[in-house]
Amino acid sequence: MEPVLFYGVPHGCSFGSIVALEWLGQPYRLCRIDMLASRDERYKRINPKRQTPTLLLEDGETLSESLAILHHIAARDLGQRLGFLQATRAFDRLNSALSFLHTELHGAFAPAWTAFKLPEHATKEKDMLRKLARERAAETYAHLEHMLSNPAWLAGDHRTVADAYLIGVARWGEDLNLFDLKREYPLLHKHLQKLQADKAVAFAHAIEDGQPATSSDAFLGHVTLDELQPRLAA
Ligand SMILES: N[C@@H](CCC(=O)N[C@@H](CS)C(=O)NCC(=O)O)C(=O)O
Repeated sequence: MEPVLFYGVPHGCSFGSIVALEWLGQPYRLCRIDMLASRDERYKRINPKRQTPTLLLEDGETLSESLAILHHIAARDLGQRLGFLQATRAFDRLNSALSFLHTELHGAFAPAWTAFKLPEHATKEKDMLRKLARERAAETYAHLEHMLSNPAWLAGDHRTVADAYLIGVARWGEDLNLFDLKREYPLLHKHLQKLQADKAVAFAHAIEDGQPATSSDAFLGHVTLDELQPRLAA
Protein backbone atom coordinates (compact mmCIF):
# COMPACT_ATOMS: atom_id res chain seq x y z
CA MET A 1 0.00 0.00 0.00
CA GLU A 2 1.08 3.55 -0.76
CA PRO A 3 2.36 5.86 2.03
CA VAL A 4 -0.15 7.36 4.45
CA LEU A 5 0.31 10.81 5.94
CA PHE A 6 -1.28 11.39 9.34
CA TYR A 7 -2.15 15.07 9.35
CA GLY A 8 -3.46 17.16 12.23
CA VAL A 9 -6.37 19.57 12.51
CA PRO A 10 -6.91 22.36 13.31
CA HIS A 11 -4.14 24.05 11.32
CA GLY A 12 -1.31 21.58 11.91
CA CYS A 13 2.21 22.01 10.66
CA SER A 14 1.46 18.81 8.70
CA PHE A 15 -0.13 21.14 6.14
CA GLY A 16 3.32 21.49 4.55
CA SER A 17 3.69 17.73 4.15
CA ILE A 18 0.31 17.56 2.35
CA VAL A 19 1.46 20.30 -0.03
CA ALA A 20 4.78 18.52 -0.60
CA LEU A 21 3.02 15.21 -1.36
CA GLU A 22 0.83 16.98 -3.91
CA TRP A 23 3.87 18.59 -5.52
CA LEU A 24 5.63 15.21 -5.62
CA GLY A 25 2.70 13.67 -7.49
CA GLN A 26 3.19 10.05 -6.34
CA PRO A 27 0.24 8.05 -4.93
CA TYR A 28 -0.51 8.58 -1.23
CA ARG A 29 -3.35 8.50 1.27
CA LEU A 30 -4.23 10.66 4.24
CA CYS A 31 -5.42 9.87 7.76
CA ARG A 32 -7.03 12.75 9.68
CA ILE A 33 -6.16 13.25 13.36
CA ASP A 34 -8.14 15.78 15.41
CA MET A 35 -5.46 17.13 17.73
CA LEU A 36 -7.93 18.73 20.14
CA ALA A 37 -10.50 15.94 20.39
CA SER A 38 -8.60 12.75 19.82
CA ARG A 39 -6.58 11.00 22.48
CA ASP A 40 -6.89 7.80 20.46
CA GLU A 41 -4.50 5.23 21.90
CA ARG A 42 -4.09 3.68 18.46
CA TYR A 43 -2.43 6.85 17.19
CA LYS A 44 -0.07 6.76 20.16
CA ARG A 45 1.31 3.51 18.75
CA ILE A 46 2.07 5.35 15.52
CA ASN A 47 3.46 8.49 17.15
CA PRO A 48 4.22 8.05 20.88
CA LYS A 49 4.10 11.85 21.35
CA ARG A 50 0.69 11.89 19.63
CA GLN A 51 1.95 14.62 17.34
CA THR A 52 1.33 15.09 13.66
CA PRO A 53 2.63 14.66 11.03
CA THR A 54 3.71 11.04 10.76
CA LEU A 55 4.30 9.23 7.50
CA LEU A 56 3.53 5.51 7.31
CA LEU A 57 5.79 3.99 4.68
CA GLU A 58 5.10 1.13 2.29
CA ASP A 59 6.93 -1.39 4.47
CA GLY A 60 5.03 -0.44 7.65
CA GLU A 61 7.79 1.70 9.18
CA THR A 62 6.68 5.07 10.49
CA LEU A 63 8.61 8.30 10.02
CA SER A 64 7.94 11.19 12.40
CA GLU A 65 9.15 14.82 12.47
CA SER A 66 8.22 17.23 9.70
CA LEU A 67 11.78 17.87 8.57
CA ALA A 68 12.53 14.17 8.13
CA ILE A 69 9.23 13.67 6.31
CA LEU A 70 9.80 16.63 4.00
CA HIS A 71 13.33 15.53 3.11
CA HIS A 72 11.99 12.00 2.54
CA ILE A 73 9.26 13.28 0.20
CA ALA A 74 11.77 15.40 -1.74
CA ALA A 75 14.20 12.48 -2.07
CA ARG A 76 11.52 10.22 -3.57
CA ASP A 77 12.01 12.01 -6.87
CA LEU A 78 14.75 14.62 -7.06
CA GLY A 79 13.57 15.30 -10.60
CA GLN A 80 10.63 17.22 -9.10
CA ARG A 81 13.23 19.59 -7.56
CA LEU A 82 11.48 19.81 -4.19
CA GLY A 83 14.85 19.10 -2.56
CA PHE A 84 18.46 18.43 -3.44
CA LEU A 85 21.09 15.73 -3.35
CA GLN A 86 22.65 15.47 0.08
CA ALA A 87 26.25 16.78 0.39
CA THR A 88 25.57 19.63 -2.04
CA ARG A 89 25.48 23.32 -1.12
CA ALA A 90 21.86 23.50 -2.29
CA PHE A 91 20.90 20.71 0.14
CA ASP A 92 22.70 22.52 2.97
CA ARG A 93 20.86 25.77 2.21
CA LEU A 94 17.53 23.97 2.12
CA ASN A 95 18.31 22.14 5.36
CA SER A 96 19.30 25.42 6.99
CA ALA A 97 16.03 27.10 5.90
CA LEU A 98 13.96 24.15 7.15
CA SER A 99 15.78 24.04 10.48
CA PHE A 100 15.26 27.77 10.92
CA LEU A 101 11.56 27.44 10.16
CA HIS A 102 11.16 24.60 12.60
CA THR A 103 13.22 25.73 15.57
CA GLU A 104 12.58 29.47 15.28
CA LEU A 105 9.20 29.97 13.61
CA HIS A 106 7.35 26.84 14.74
CA GLY A 107 8.99 27.15 18.16
CA ALA A 108 7.98 30.80 18.54
CA PHE A 109 4.29 29.95 18.37
CA ALA A 110 4.37 27.23 21.04
CA PRO A 111 3.28 29.63 23.85
CA ALA A 112 0.40 30.94 21.71
CA TRP A 113 -0.86 27.39 21.06
CA THR A 114 -0.65 26.68 24.79
CA ALA A 115 -2.72 29.85 25.37
CA PHE A 116 -5.22 28.70 22.72
CA LYS A 117 -5.85 25.50 24.67
CA LEU A 118 -6.29 27.20 28.07
CA PRO A 119 -9.82 27.79 29.41
CA GLU A 120 -11.44 31.18 28.68
CA HIS A 121 -11.09 32.41 32.26
CA ALA A 122 -7.29 32.07 32.28
CA THR A 123 -7.02 35.58 30.81
CA LYS A 124 -3.82 36.61 32.55
CA GLU A 125 -1.91 33.48 31.56
CA LYS A 126 -3.26 33.67 28.00
CA ASP A 127 -2.15 37.30 27.62
CA MET A 128 1.31 36.55 28.95
CA LEU A 129 1.79 33.54 26.66
CA ARG A 130 0.49 35.40 23.61
CA LYS A 131 2.80 38.34 24.30
CA LEU A 132 5.76 35.97 24.54
CA ALA A 133 4.80 34.28 21.26
CA ARG A 134 4.41 37.63 19.51
CA GLU A 135 7.85 38.78 20.66
CA ARG A 136 9.54 35.58 19.53
CA ALA A 137 7.67 35.33 16.25
CA ALA A 138 8.32 38.99 15.40
CA GLU A 139 12.07 38.34 15.37
CA THR A 140 11.59 35.31 13.15
CA TYR A 141 9.24 37.06 10.75
CA ALA A 142 11.77 39.90 10.48
CA HIS A 143 14.46 37.42 9.51
CA LEU A 144 12.16 35.78 6.96
CA GLU A 145 11.48 39.21 5.48
CA HIS A 146 15.25 39.55 5.07
CA MET A 147 15.57 36.02 3.58
CA LEU A 148 12.88 36.81 1.00
CA SER A 149 14.40 40.12 -0.08
CA ASN A 150 16.54 38.44 -2.72
CA PRO A 151 15.41 35.03 -4.08
CA ALA A 152 11.91 34.42 -5.34
CA TRP A 153 11.68 31.28 -3.21
CA LEU A 154 12.86 30.44 0.26
CA ALA A 155 15.72 28.09 -0.59
CA GLY A 156 16.83 28.89 -4.13
CA ASP A 157 15.33 29.90 -7.45
CA HIS A 158 12.38 27.49 -7.42
CA ARG A 159 9.89 26.12 -4.92
CA THR A 160 11.08 23.47 -2.48
CA VAL A 161 9.74 21.66 0.57
CA ALA A 162 10.85 24.73 2.59
CA ASP A 163 8.11 26.78 0.89
CA ALA A 164 5.61 23.99 1.55
CA TYR A 165 6.52 23.94 5.24
CA LEU A 166 6.55 27.75 5.45
CA ILE A 167 2.96 28.12 4.27
CA GLY A 168 1.69 25.73 6.95
CA VAL A 169 3.45 27.49 9.83
CA ALA A 170 3.74 31.18 8.84
CA ARG A 171 -0.07 31.43 8.70
CA TRP A 172 -0.27 30.99 12.47
CA GLY A 173 0.56 34.66 13.15
CA GLU A 174 -2.76 35.66 11.60
CA ASP A 175 -4.68 32.52 12.57
CA LEU A 176 -3.96 33.31 16.21
CA ASN A 177 -4.67 37.03 15.75
CA LEU A 178 -1.15 38.09 16.67
CA PHE A 179 -0.03 39.83 13.45
CA ASP A 180 -1.22 41.66 10.38
CA LEU A 181 1.35 40.22 7.96
CA LYS A 182 0.38 42.44 5.03
CA ARG A 183 1.12 45.58 7.01
CA GLU A 184 4.03 44.33 9.13
CA TYR A 185 5.91 41.95 6.79
CA PRO A 186 4.97 42.81 3.18
CA LEU A 187 7.54 40.57 1.43
CA LEU A 188 6.53 37.57 3.48
CA HIS A 189 2.87 38.40 2.88
CA LYS A 190 3.52 38.56 -0.88
CA HIS A 191 5.33 35.23 -0.82
CA LEU A 192 2.49 33.60 1.11
CA GLN A 193 -0.06 35.06 -1.34
CA LYS A 194 1.91 33.51 -4.21
CA LEU A 195 1.81 30.15 -2.42
CA GLN A 196 -1.91 30.51 -1.61
CA ALA A 197 -2.57 30.66 -5.36
CA ASP A 198 -0.92 27.22 -5.82
CA LYS A 199 -3.28 24.29 -6.52
CA ALA A 200 -1.60 22.06 -3.95
CA VAL A 201 -2.06 24.70 -1.25
CA ALA A 202 -5.74 25.10 -2.18
CA PHE A 203 -6.02 21.31 -1.97
CA ALA A 204 -4.44 21.20 1.50
CA HIS A 205 -6.82 23.92 2.75
CA ALA A 206 -9.82 22.00 1.42
CA ILE A 207 -8.57 18.80 3.09
CA GLU A 208 -8.13 20.55 6.45
CA ASP A 209 -11.56 22.18 6.13
CA GLY A 210 -13.23 18.87 5.22
CA GLN A 211 -14.32 20.28 1.85
CA PRO A 212 -14.22 18.64 -1.59
CA ALA A 213 -10.61 18.84 -2.72
CA THR A 214 -9.07 18.76 -6.19
CA SER A 215 -5.84 16.77 -6.19
CA SER A 216 -3.02 16.40 -8.70
CA ASP A 217 -4.45 12.81 -8.91
CA ALA A 218 -1.81 11.53 -6.50
CA PHE A 219 -4.25 11.57 -3.57
CA LEU A 220 -6.04 8.20 -3.34
CA GLY A 221 -8.37 9.13 -0.48
CA HIS A 222 -8.60 9.08 3.28
CA VAL A 223 -8.04 6.01 5.37
CA THR A 224 -9.10 5.61 9.01
CA LEU A 225 -7.12 4.32 11.97
CA ASP A 226 -9.53 1.35 11.99
CA GLU A 227 -8.76 0.51 8.39
CA LEU A 228 -5.03 0.79 9.07
CA GLN A 229 -5.01 -1.69 11.95
CA PRO A 230 -4.04 -4.77 9.91
CA ARG A 231 -1.20 -2.86 8.30
CA LEU A 232 0.05 -1.53 11.62
CA ALA A 233 -0.18 -4.88 13.36
CA ALA A 234 1.92 -6.52 10.65
N1 LIG B 1 8.84 18.21 16.15
C1 LIG B 1 7.56 17.83 15.60
C2 LIG B 1 6.50 18.76 16.16
C3 LIG B 1 5.15 18.44 15.60
C4 LIG B 1 4.06 19.25 16.28
O1 LIG B 1 4.32 20.13 17.11
N2 LIG B 1 2.84 18.93 15.91
C5 LIG B 1 1.71 19.59 16.52
C6 LIG B 1 0.83 20.20 15.46
S1 LIG B 1 1.65 21.47 14.57
C7 LIG B 1 0.92 18.58 17.30
O2 LIG B 1 0.83 17.43 16.93
N3 LIG B 1 0.34 18.99 18.42
C8 LIG B 1 -0.49 18.17 19.24
C9 LIG B 1 0.16 17.82 20.54
O3 LIG B 1 1.37 18.11 20.72
O4 LIG B 1 -0.55 17.25 21.38
C10 LIG B 1 7.60 17.92 14.07
O5 LIG B 1 8.27 18.79 13.56
O6 LIG B 1 6.97 17.10 13.40
